[in-house]
Amino acid sequence: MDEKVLSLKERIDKELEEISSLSELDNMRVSYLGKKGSITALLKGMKDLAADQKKAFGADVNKLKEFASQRIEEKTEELRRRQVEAEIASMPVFDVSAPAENCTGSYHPITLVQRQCEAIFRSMGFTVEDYSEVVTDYECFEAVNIPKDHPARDMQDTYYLENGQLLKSQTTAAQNAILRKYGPALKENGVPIKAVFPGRCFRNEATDACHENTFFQMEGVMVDKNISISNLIYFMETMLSEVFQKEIKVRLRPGFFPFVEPGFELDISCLFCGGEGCPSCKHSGWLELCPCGMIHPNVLREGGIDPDEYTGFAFGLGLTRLAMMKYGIKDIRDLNSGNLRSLSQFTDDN
Ligand code: FA5
Repeated sequence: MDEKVLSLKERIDKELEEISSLSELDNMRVSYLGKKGSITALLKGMKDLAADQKKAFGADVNKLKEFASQRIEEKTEELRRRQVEAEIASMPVFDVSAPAENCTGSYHPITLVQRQCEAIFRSMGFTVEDYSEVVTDYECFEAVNIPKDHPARDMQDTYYLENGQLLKSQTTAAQNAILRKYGPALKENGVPIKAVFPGRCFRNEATDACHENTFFQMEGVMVDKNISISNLIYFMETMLSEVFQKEIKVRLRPGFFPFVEPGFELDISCLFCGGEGCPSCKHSGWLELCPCGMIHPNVLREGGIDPDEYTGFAFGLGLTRLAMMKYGIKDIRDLNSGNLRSLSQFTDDN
């Protein structure tokens, strides 16, 4: 190897050993490989060499260039690794398994109400279903008797993905899957379909004290032979009396939803005045809580169940509103605020 090249190689090795920061390393890279660097100068100087020397010298310088680039790259990696290690070493030691001092976590009020409702429905023989937040147009609308261009879609404008899927606007989106999942056991073994499905829903709407763009519902369905509105009233009264730990009366008013026939709005006797009339219930004695009804024959049929043989009820409980009523939360936006001071005051015992 050419002597000049050899001595540069040794110098590079020695300098690299002494370098301890990335900025020094960058200066060194420029001094060898930059436009005015020593290796670049060797390459430029080749034009003055005799033709027979050029080939061997050129090969040596190229090898040196490759050597320098590789060593500088290795050194960069090493310095970066050392920098990260030093940062980690300087961080305070935090033992995640240590018991918390003066600080205990708490469940979100919606989680508390959801768990309570789940436990109550489980005790009445319902299964608790899990379902995705991203669903198809078919699941959310078409399978539940809301065809394309149906005006009922206007009430549930939601967020669409580029692939045509959407963030579900109602837990009713799980109904078809539930009917298909448990339909065979109903038809073959006479096991009634009894399922609840709690889930996050999304709607593209202006927010106010009672409306959020992200909120929770709990869907419930029961299908068997001879299911009637009386079954619906019984289950709702039992569940709500458990949630509020007092006897709750319910009443049904007509309400339109394409997936039920007949459809209802279920009201509960006012929690604040017991039905006497007060500002919270607009002096009517009733609070609107949960739309419901008898599952539409088209929905049963689409779920593979013969509506001439079986009937069922469905409800779409507003879990977020239920949590507000239970805990006296006046503004729905507090629930998504992430404000720990207001959210951590609720416990299972409330
Ligand atoms: C529905 O979503 C129907 N899928 C419910 C249903 C299911 C009816 C099965 C019949 C049979 P609605 O749009 O009214 O209906 O919403 C149901 C409940 O969700 C409301 O009563 C309310 O408590 C809650 N809700 C709806 N929109 C919002 C919102 N923007 N913010 C908070 N809660 C909401």
